[in-house]
Amino acid sequence: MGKVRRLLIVGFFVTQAVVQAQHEHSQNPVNHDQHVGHDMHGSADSSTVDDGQPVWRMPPMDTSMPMLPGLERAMPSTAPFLPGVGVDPQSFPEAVPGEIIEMEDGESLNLEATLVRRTINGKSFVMYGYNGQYPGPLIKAEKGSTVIVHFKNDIEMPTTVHWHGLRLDNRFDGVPNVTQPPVAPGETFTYELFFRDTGIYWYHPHMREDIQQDLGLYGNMLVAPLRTDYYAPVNREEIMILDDILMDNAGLIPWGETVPTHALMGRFGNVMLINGTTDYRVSVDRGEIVRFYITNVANSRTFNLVFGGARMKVVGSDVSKFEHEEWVKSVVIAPAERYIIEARFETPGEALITNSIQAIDEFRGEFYPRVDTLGTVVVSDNAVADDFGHGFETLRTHEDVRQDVETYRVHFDRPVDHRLELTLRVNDLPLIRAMEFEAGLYSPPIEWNDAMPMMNWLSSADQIEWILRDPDTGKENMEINWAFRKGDVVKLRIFNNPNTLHPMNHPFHMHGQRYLVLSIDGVLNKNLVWKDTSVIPVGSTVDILADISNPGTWMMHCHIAEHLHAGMMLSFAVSDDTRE
Ligand SMILES: [Cu+2]
Repeated sequence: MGKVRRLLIVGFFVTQAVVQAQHEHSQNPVNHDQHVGHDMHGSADSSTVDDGQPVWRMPPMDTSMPMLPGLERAMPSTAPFLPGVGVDPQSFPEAVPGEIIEMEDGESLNLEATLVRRTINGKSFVMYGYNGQYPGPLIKAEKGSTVIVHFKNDIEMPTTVHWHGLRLDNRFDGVPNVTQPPVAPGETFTYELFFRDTGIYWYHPHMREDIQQDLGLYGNMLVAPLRTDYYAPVNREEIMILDDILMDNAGLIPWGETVPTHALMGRFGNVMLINGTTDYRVSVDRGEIVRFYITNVANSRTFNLVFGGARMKVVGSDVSKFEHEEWVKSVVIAPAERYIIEARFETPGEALITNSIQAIDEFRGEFYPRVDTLGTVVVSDNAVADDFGHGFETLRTHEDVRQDVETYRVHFDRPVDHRLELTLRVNDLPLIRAMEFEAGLYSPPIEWNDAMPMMNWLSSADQIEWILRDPDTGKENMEINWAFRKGDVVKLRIFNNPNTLHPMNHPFHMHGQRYLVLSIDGVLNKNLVWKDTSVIPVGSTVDILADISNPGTWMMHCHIAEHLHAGMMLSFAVSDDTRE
């Protein structure tokens, strides 16, 4: 802490010069509880559209935070984009909550991406939706089944659908120009989804996710187990999609038209959403046990989720259950990750679902606890009829997962097959100057909040390159073309270099396969779970063991939408000749 403060104090004095300038800006707090007590920069009184074109508005910003010297009137390098500009939002249908679609093996579903009207915090905007819903429909199917999705694109830009976490046929993975051509507006594409693994998965576009996913294009797939004792008995199951969105009093803050803004840290929202709403509520009886299937679809925000005082245990994550259940106080969930938890609500009243973080004020060098309420569990006085409390007290060992993992243990100590270094290159001189001004400030292992909102907003994906670098060949991002064979078990060592102008945590996603996180900074992981996405914290080295089971050309990339579009992806090919 002392070191943090010393490093920061220099920057703080330099910034005093520009504090005057910020007071000229209007102060319009966003009407949301997380900003109560904070004055905000912003320009909410300005219009959102001029001459039929959207105009830039600076994102709302705490007035205690200095503007960047020399950049007070700067704007992103790309034109602003808003959906449905010039069309009355009332002319679009109001989106409705997502429906649940139970699908049998071989059944098909029509899925259409369209413009919809959404109301958030009492304001109406044009956004996007699958089948006019938020989130998109929840597809429920049984492990081992295949379903067909007839997709139609009716938004303004090309799109695809990626079925995140599924080990499906490569042709249906939804990566533009790798597994399929982009689906142009008005066009269609038919996907075949194969549900190889039990658990919670999600679908989203794989083009301009920073816009399309942020505007509401996401939904879950819940793959049911074949065995009835796969999970412990609970009173109910709840689907919970975590998100955030960036808005001010005038509406949604525009996105970059040709390239994403917020390329540095990703676009953090200032309004939190569960299942697309600001007022998620679930009512339970006293003593009820709820199994939550949680997905983080935010562009960049990692959540630390707490369920009031409820006791909870973590059961599973992306592609499997854990080897054994564990009691936890909170769940840390990065973009695109999933967690399956069970919580018991024993105290009548309201249990608040919160994001509880140690935020950092980079200019002052201070950490401060910050709690945002995301939703509420209302617990009644009535005792639950079917009390599973006794079983809840027992932490289960998942022998099926243990046995599966055991067959890979022989590979745990194998030499590293490939290394990756995560780093950053900045190609814009004014931005470099502003970042040097920040350089030397404390870099948290995980960026829980956007502590540099102005610089972050001004950094576009054409000025910044986020890099996956193979230090053994010197190749970077899409130059890297690793070749594997089906049946390979591959050890990757990933190092997130802290010595860059702005190091950042990266949720690392692998398409079409599954992997184990063996260790972080040499500390072995004692409770393994099959993953498709996991956080590489700043300064850490993470060893991953990938089960290469699915042929085709696949992506590995950072799941911060803006980092992906700033280059942070590679592809690898898996041939079909099984290694014996
Ligand atoms: Cu990243």
